[in-house]
Amino acid sequence: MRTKHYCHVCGTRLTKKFFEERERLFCPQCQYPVYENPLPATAAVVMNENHEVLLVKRNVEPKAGQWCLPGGFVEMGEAPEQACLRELKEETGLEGEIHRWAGNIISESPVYQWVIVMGYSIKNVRGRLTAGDDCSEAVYFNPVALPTIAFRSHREILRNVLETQRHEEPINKKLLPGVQGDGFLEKSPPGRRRQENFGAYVITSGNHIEIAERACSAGARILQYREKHAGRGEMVKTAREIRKITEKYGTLFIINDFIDIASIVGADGVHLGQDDIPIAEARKIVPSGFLIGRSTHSLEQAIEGEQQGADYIGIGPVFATPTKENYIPIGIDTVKQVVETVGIPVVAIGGLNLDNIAELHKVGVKNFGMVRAFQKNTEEVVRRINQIEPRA
Ligand code: 3NM
Repeated sequence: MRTKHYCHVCGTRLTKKFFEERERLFCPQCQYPVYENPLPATAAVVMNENHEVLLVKRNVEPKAGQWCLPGGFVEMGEAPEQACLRELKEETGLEGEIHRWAGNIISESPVYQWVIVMGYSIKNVRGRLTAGDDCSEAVYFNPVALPTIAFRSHREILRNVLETQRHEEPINKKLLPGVQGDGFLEKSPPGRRRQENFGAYVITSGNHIEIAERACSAGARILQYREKHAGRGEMVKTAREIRKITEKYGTLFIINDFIDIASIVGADGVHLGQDDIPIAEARKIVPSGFLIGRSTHSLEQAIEGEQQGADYIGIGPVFATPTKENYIPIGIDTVKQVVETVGIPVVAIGGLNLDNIAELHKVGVKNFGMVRAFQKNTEEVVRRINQIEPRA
């Protein structure tokens, strides 16, 4: 970040002064320290009567050509709420009133170091929708089919608003198209709980039950039952056994691919691939708090998974692996980008072992998904991984 040299109040050259236990920039004229606060910005969540979300397409850097919520920096002397409504008017032609605060999200900026984005939902919206200042388009989108939103802070703010709405309006047929019958809807989630990181993400293969017992007894927080060949009847039996084991040790139990089996045995969640049913559809039939993980293979898919409401994503294959043939390894740089971009837990997967996880840890990976590496010395592998990364 660029250093400040002059006092923004009186113009005197700043000095450094040891003040209240640390060295600070100080104005000798005003006798005040200069604090480097995050730069304040705002983002507005506007929805129309069809519960569609208003996005604008940026025509300025950063992220020119990409979509985001209307908003921008707070001007000098302006309150954040005023700034939010002013930016909304400038970018979309719409006027409205602040409905609710929707979260403060801190994000890192290459220019300003830290930006604090204050989100607000907007009510009583009026005016003619016209793309204006800094954007080329302003369009309402169905929340289950949004384009990629460029900023993580905006994605989190929007998610806060949508989750609050789910709490308040669970029977919202516009937001949950095609859902019928109130009894069925009662099972729909009012909102998802925020997931913590897991450390070792154990995926069973071969002797599933034995691996489950070993991994859970060693302290695995999460375990996925992944079976690509057995019949469904046999899978239900094995899954029931694993459910008992995971329950005994307090391990989260996820079933790969099969939402029906996950539901039958009372698992904690399901893991869905890119070709499986959409997350929004899955949410309609699972109980509140049920975890949905999504496999992703690029930054775009990772962002999409988060936007669609996944509780966590897998990203991979990081390295070449016979367990997932025919996929091109994405490499550590992409994993780094994903970890820096999405706000939900990211499980790196594909070709991981005790020898290469340190380099992933260096780029911010906190969750390590493996199949083959848990087949031998399961307890030791789980313990070693969980030692590297104390759970956040
Ligand atoms: N999913 P191993 S890679 C199950 O990229 C799985 O989504 C992947 O196996 C993905 O630890 C993978 O034996 C295989 O390499 C991981």
